[in-house]
This record gives sequence, structure tokens and C-alpha cells, in this order.
Amino acid sequence: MMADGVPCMWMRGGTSKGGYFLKADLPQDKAARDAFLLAVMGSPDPRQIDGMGGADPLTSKVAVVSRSTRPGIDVDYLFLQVFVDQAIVTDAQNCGNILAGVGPFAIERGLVSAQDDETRVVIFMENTGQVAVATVQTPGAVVTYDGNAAIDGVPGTHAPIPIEFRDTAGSSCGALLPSDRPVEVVNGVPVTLIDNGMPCVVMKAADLGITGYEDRETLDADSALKARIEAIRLAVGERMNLGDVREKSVPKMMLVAPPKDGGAVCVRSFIPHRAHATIGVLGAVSVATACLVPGSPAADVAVVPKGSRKTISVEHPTGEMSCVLETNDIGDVVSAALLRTARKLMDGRVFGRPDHQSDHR
Ligand code: NQM
Repeated sequence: MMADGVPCMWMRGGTSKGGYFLKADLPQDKAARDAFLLAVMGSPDPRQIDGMGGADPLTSKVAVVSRSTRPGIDVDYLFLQVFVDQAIVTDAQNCGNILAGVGPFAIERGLVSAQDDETRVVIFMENTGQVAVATVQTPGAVVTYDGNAAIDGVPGTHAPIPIEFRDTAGSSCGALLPSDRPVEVVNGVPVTLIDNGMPCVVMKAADLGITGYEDRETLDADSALKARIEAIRLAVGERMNLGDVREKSVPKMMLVAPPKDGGAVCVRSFIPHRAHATIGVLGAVSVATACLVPGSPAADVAVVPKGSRKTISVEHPTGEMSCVLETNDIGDVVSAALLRTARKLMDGRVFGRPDHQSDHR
């Protein structure tokens, strides 16, 4: 199978990019699958020169999609992060950006039949056991990627893909606030440990000696800051019910500051070792939710609109992401909706290295 390559679609999903596979096309053995995906991306290698990866965690991502047998669900989606410079493939996190390509991919591969105009695709996210609903533009029952929707971090405009999440609290940590506290002090820094779809540690940028308005390059060059952040991350992994997080890409580290462009909050995120060019989708939902937790560092800097349905505009290094949060009578977030776009880039066969199939950890 490997010598002839494997069917694969390369897509941009939101502000990320990666390979989309049908589950049946990949090796069913996990170790063989991971070895194949490492070879496809060209990992481990900081340049990923011998593979498809873009030398950035945001472009070294994989979606594995299959028809679902679950009632009311169209497809199952497993997200895999392929590390760039380490031989690690992890399913310990979900990805809401790559999720944006799952609906169109599922329709293009015939797993979901397209309706005229638009098609709702109900997606079970295997990493966290939760559900997302994506609405794909399908005029004449054919997927279109062209349209007028713009998202910050992606040049130009594309067809809108609105995505809705319900009940994402405690997706990986078992509870929205896994330590049951709005704030605690770790290595001298007040932090909120929160998971509304993505495990995150939310703290004030100012408490780490930065403004929170730096660009990605400046943050990535600050090795002293990164070391402090990593020490906090390793200290809280167990407390967030994530176990030993040394080889995991969660929790994400979120540094918040007051908004400066009319939004609700400004964020610089580490995912977890590199600064994000924008912000993750479920990462943004989790930070937006942290802004609603009284007494938290995020609530302290945020400007939160009133009402049970609020748009929290999360400012990031190259613009903003608007999360529409719906809250119930007691103020808990019950759903989150946001806008993404996606684009098919390549459809063909991708090749591993048959001789290196056992070259994995
Ligand atoms: O939080 C990057 C991305 C992500 C994750 C990361 C994401 C999400 O932007 O849902 O989208 O945090 O590793 O693709």
C-alpha cells in the first residue's frame, strides 16, 4: 500500500493547513500509521525538507475522517498533530481550524451527500468525544470554496463555513475549571486553568513581563519567556488531568492583555512551544470563556459585552477572531459559534518511506 502512496487531500482549514485522509486509507495499526505520517510530513526535522509539512506546527496537521455509525452524526474526525522537530504524533489535542476542512472533505469523498445551496455536516470530534456542526456552501449540490467571507490570518475571501460547538466544557480535562478554582498562583503567576474545548492556561501578559501586543517573531525569539511559560505548563499538567504533558501539545499557554482594537480581549498564545500566528479556534473559545469567569486574570483585562448571547472578539497577532457565546441562566457557556473558511489545495496520493516504517517512537 505504502509504495503506491495513499489517497490524500491537502487543505487549508482556517488558519492551519494539513493532510486529510479517509481512515480506511491509512494503516490501521497505530504505530505504522504514525510512522507513515511522520514520513509524509518530513518529521523530525526543523525544516521538514523531506516531506509535506511547512516547518511550522500550524502546517504539520492531519485529519482522519470516516463515516460515522453514531446516531445523528455524519462523520467522525480524529485530529493528529505531527510534531515538526520531534518524532511525535499526538491525538491529545483537538483542532478547530483543521475541523473547518472536514465538512467539505467529507462531501467531496462522498461520505455526506450535498444538498442544494448549503449542507450541514455533523462531526463527532474523536479527540474529545464532542460534536461540531459545520455548514458548507454547496450551490447545485457541489462544494464551493469561493465566496466573500474573510478571516484574519488568511489573505483574500472564501466561502463561509460557520461552525457551532455545544457542550465543549471539560473536553479533555473533565471539567471547565479542572482545579475547581477561578485562579491560582503557579510559579508566582496568577493563572486560570480552563478547558472549553481546548485545555488552556490563561494568564496576564503583564505578569510575565511582556505587553501582550508583541508579534509572533518577537515572542518566538524570547527564550527566557518561553522557558518560564514551559515551567508553568509542566507544573499544571497533572492538575489539569492531562498527566505528564512533556510530550503533549496541551495545555496551550494564553497570555492576555486589555483589548486595543475594540475587541473584548487581546491574546498571544503558545501552542505550546511556538507562538501562534493567530489563535486556535477552540483555544479562542476557551479564552473567551475565561473572560466570563469572575476573578480570573482574563476577566480582569477583558471588556465583555452584556446579554446572554455575546460576541467576544479575541484579538490576536494578525487580527481578531469573533466567538459568539451563548450563556444560560447561571452564566455558563452552552454553545459557541464562529466563522472559518477552508480551501482544497491538492488531491492526489502522498508517499511515506517504506524503509522507515518502524522509525517512530
Ligand atoms: O484551538 C493550533 C490551530 C490550532 C488549534 C494549536 C485550533 C483550536 O490554530 O481549535 O484550531 O493550538 O495547536 O490550528
